[in-house]
Order: sequence, then structure tokens, then C-alpha cells
Amino acid sequence: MTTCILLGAPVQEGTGRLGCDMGPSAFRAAGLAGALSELGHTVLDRGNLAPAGRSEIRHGNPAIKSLADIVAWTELLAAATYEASAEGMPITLGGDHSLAAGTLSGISRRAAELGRPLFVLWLDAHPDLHTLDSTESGNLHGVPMAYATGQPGFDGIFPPLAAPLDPARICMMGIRSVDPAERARLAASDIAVHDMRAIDEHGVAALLRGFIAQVADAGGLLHVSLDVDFLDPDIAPGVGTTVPGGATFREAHLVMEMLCDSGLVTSLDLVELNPFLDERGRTARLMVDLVASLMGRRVLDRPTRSH
Ligand code: 4U7
Ligand code: MN
Ligand code: MN
Ligand code: MN
Repeated sequence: MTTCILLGAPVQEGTGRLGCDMGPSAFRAAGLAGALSELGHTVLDRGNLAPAGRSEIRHGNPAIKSLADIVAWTELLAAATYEASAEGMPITLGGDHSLAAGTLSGISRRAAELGRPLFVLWLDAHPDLHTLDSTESGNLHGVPMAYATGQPGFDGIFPPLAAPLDPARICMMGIRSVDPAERARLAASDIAVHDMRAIDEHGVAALLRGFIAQVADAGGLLHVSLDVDFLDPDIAPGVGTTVPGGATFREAHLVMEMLCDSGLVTSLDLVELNPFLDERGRTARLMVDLVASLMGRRVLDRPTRSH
């Protein structure tokens, strides 16, 4: 059984709209802690984090919004996830996806200290690979992957990374909205990208099996970053950046069930839930059900048989 450490991160300044600050509350109201303890896990809810005062930071890209806020959140979450990862499995409740700059930084530092390779499964409609120079919207929930992989332009603004992610250890699934600068960056990188077309053609199981085997063979830690917009907006309307044609209920559950069977997941981000846009909590409840599947909820109390 796992010690699950819930870290509330009500950051919304990365999105350019309001509402994601209510995410941690909605996850709690949807019964996240109860679902985990019912499965036999120990749950330590550390409440919501809050960054201390911040001074203005200027950048040459005039589109950028709330840079000082996101830098402050990155510092705070890097420390919080690093510390929590010594005690159990950090589960960060967003808040928008800019928070992954902090969680990936903290977890990669932990992995480096343990001498274990860190792998990342990025479940998202978007690769979030903008640099501070390439973002056109200026919304910093679009940059965490560029920062965490050590792309240029973050130095001296964002906190230095103890250990940048190795792109060859990143797998993205569900991708279906990629900006030109991100497209060029992906073309030049070793990141494995399974877009929705690949999921349609091969199914999530075949694609995920290869990645899980890679993590297991390397004795790695596995961080999962789950953006609500990975899911199809018809089943998960509570998000600001809806992109049609996302993962179905069954595809998303199968991903979680396979990850559970692997026993490899050591940290998790739940991001981009916007309760203001949700319909009577259904997106929050779906996200909690997905976490329950990841953490051991199953239909039968025996292995699934293929015949
Ligand atoms: B999310 C976008 F232009 N790429 O930069 C941008 F399409 O965390 C979207 O994945 C970013 O939801 C989405 O603003 C960030 C846009
Ligand atoms: Mn995202
Ligand atoms: Mn997204
Ligand atoms: Mn989003």
C-alpha cells in the first residue's frame, strides 16, 4: 500500500482565465481522499500551498502573463514534491499545468539523488513545449515541458533544475493541438509522441505497453502528468482548453489500469480542472475515478483473463 501525499496547488495564473484555483477543492469534494483510503492507502492531505510575496519579473516577450507568480509556484512546488517524495507518492492537485514546472523539477532532483532514471508519461492534448520566447498566448501552462527538459531561455528567470529530464524518457499521449514552435521542437527531439491518430490506429494498450517496459527495464521512477484536456470534452467539460477528439472513458481507464498493474508510478499531477466550467462536478468525479483505477480499483478481485 502507498502513502499518498496530497498537495493542493491552486495556481490559475498560467491559464489567462479564472477558475482553476478551485481545482483542489473540487478534487476533495469529489472524494479523492476517501477513494484512496478505501483502497487501503494512507492519505496525508497537506492542504493548499501558497507562495509567499513575489516581485515583478520582466521579460522581452510582451505576451507573457503572470511570470512572477509562476516562478514563485515553481520554487514552492519543486521543494514540496521533493520533500514529499521521500515519504510517499506526491499527488499534486491543480491548479493549471504550469505547476508541472515545479513538480518535475522536484521529482527529477529526487530521482537524481536516488540514482534512478526518471520517466514521464504526459497525458495531454498539448505538448506544453513553448519556451518563454516562443509562447504567443503568453499563458505559462504551455511551457512546463520546455523548462523541465532544459530548453534555452529559462535561465536566470526560473529556478535552476537539479536534473533536466531526458527527452528519450518522456512519452506523450493524446496530443492533438501543437503550435508551430512546438512542432519544430518535437521534430528535433527524442520525445515519444503518440498523437490521437496513433491511438486510433494502434489503441492505447499497445502504445503504453512499450513505454511501461522501457521504464521497468531501466528500473526507473515514473511520473504521470494528467491534464484534464487529455480526455474528450464530451466526458470532461470542466477545462478551459477543450480540444475535440480526446481520449474516451474506456481509453483513459485502460491507461490507468495498465499503469496500476505495472506498479511503477511514483508521483502524479492532476491538472487543469476548472470547476467553474464543470457540469455538476462530473469532470472532478471522473478524474477521481481515474486516480482510483490507477491506485488499484478493479472490477474483479482476481486478474482479468483474456479468454
Ligand atoms: B495546457 C497553447 F496556443 N499551445 O500555448 C498555448 F494552443 O496545459 C495551449 O496543455 C496551451 O492546457 C495549453 O497557449 C496548455 C495554445
Ligand atoms: Mn497541459
Ligand atoms: Mn492541455
Ligand atoms: Mn488546459
